[in-house]
Amino acid sequence: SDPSSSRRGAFIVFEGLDRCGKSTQVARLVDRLEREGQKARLQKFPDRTTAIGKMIDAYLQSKAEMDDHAIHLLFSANRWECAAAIRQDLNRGITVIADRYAFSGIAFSAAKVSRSAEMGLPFDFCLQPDRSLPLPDLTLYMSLPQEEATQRSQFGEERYETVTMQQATRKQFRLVAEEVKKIHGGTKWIDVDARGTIEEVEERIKGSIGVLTDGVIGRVGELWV
Ligand code: NYM
Ligand code: MG
Repeated sequence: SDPSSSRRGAFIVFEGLDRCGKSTQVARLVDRLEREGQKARLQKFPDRTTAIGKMIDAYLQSKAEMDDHAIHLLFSANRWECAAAIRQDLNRGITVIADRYAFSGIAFSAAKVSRSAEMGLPFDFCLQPDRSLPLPDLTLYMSLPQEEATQRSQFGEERYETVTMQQATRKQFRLVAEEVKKIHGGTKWIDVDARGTIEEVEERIKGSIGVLTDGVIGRVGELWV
């Protein structure tokens, strides 16, 4: 029998701050896999096309105001409404490449400094709504110094795209990485140097992903479980 039939698709997540080059790399990766004849699809978070996604989009463009807790839960709900389809595709042998996921959800919300308190939303509050979502087989955190991100075009267009907010989010991403390694083990999260040309970064990513896109043995796990 075909040995590949016992393998499911890999769930690979790209994370990082704004303007780190994630979307460019995700698009190139999906293109490459398709050219190689593999089954792969892109999943963007937030997915701004759904009803919930449209509320998130209005918030990010400062066309709507929202309580910090409420918007946090909407970002999570936006993942939950896509979760069954992700799981189904993985089980059908499709590699799912996500441009952001729950880790952005935690890092950006926990980084907020509300007017009433010195802290953002409590880290544990930020973590809970995404509990038992599909667990990524690998998360690639694209690491870029803030000066380089700030220089890139379109930085500053949306809510959260200030140097202060990005620096606070950078710290939270370190805590998220530690949490992933603690709960799910050290192989699930890799920091990728996002400096250099598109081709240089692409090579590093290719090296980090290795044979994962050939398929994964075993069930899709659950996040934070
Ligand atoms: N963001 C993204 C969150 O605050 N929480 C989340 O759960 C997710 C998925 O939205 N600054 C933030 C990160 C970005 C912003 O993302 C929009 P993008 O990748 O620029 O569309
Ligand atoms: Mg953005």
